[in-house]
Amino acid sequence: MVSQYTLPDPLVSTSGDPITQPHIWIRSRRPELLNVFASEVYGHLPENLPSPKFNVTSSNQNALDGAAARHELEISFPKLANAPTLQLLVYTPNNRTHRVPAFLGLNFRGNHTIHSDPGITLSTAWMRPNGPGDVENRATEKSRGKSKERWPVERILDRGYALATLYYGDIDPDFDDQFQNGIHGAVDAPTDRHASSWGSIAAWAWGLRCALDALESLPAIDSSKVAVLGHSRLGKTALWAGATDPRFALVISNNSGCGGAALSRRAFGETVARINTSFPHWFCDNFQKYNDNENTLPVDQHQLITLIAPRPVYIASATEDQWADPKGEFLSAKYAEPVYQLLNEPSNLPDTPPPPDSPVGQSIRYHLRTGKHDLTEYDWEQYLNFADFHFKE
Ligand code: GTR
Repeated sequence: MVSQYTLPDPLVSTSGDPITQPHIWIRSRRPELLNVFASEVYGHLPENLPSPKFNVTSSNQNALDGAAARHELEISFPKLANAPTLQLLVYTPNNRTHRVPAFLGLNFRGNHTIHSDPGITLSTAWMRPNGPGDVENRATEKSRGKSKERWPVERILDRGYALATLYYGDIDPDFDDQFQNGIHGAVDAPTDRHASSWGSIAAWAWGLRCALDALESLPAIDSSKVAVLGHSRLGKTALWAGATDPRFALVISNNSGCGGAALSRRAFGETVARINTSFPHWFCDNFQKYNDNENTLPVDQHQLITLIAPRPVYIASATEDQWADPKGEFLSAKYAEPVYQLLNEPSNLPDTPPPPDSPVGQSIRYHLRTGKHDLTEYDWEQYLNFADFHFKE
């Protein structure tokens, strides 16, 4: 079912030189690879991106029955006309004497969907339709707490972590409008866009970086210990955020699949051609050159994982999520190992994918959860354990 393929070697430069020393990787090969991913897959950020300003819009020290402080911050770009405003929701656990590490992730349906806490401001942004017949495209009170299964807020706080989240549609609404709305519309002059201009995944990843800037301003949070996490298209985004911004201390990709952790050359489940057809706005236009032509890609997704090295990265798949190619996600992790080894970070992955529900690996960790494409309590338990291991040694 999967045709023969040869993967590009992360430890051989474009000009064919083997990379045998950590400093050559860091100074020359890593930037080279990052640049190819930007040019051919996700797109380059424009040069005129504004810096964010933060403004705390609400605070409650006694949220969730006293378990947490809840803050809402507005991230704005006053120097840029028509720039979107991003709403960041942050919970920090109460009764801690030290600054706490944090999980940061984008959400799919608005901050008010992650918990039924009535103090969370209802999003007024554009929403993906809820199904056929939904023409409103706006959140209603009914949607409070709708995604709470994916966000075990109390559990995260109880384990000593803060949780920060923002709605990805605040940064760039997720539909193909030729980049007229969201941050693209405010920054890109349509005539300036070219084949390697940023797509939506790059924009969402940039939004995560702005959110990290905002977290750095909060004294309760240890911003040197922020784990960036995402599910599915937002898992692809978390990986690209981790690759482009070394301030993310740990990176988690949950069921990210094609254009995320899965190897493109396996063309198993969702392929490059399928994803570019269904979601032409996610990647840069250059990525379309590789539709049904994966073997000519100058990079593959195991090299995306290497861009996170030596920082810890967790890649998770699900047994019923064949669309995301669990085996291809495992192999990406595995083939990223030589770079972690070069940088002296043991990853200890087995040679073949582990059985379901048996996490493996150290700096690069992997599990295949029983069940469908989702972000579950089981997944979160593993991420909390992983963060404990790396942040609380
Ligand atoms: C699917 C898409 C996947 C994945 C998923 C999601 O439709 O084919 O690449 O990203 O959406 O984000 O839910």
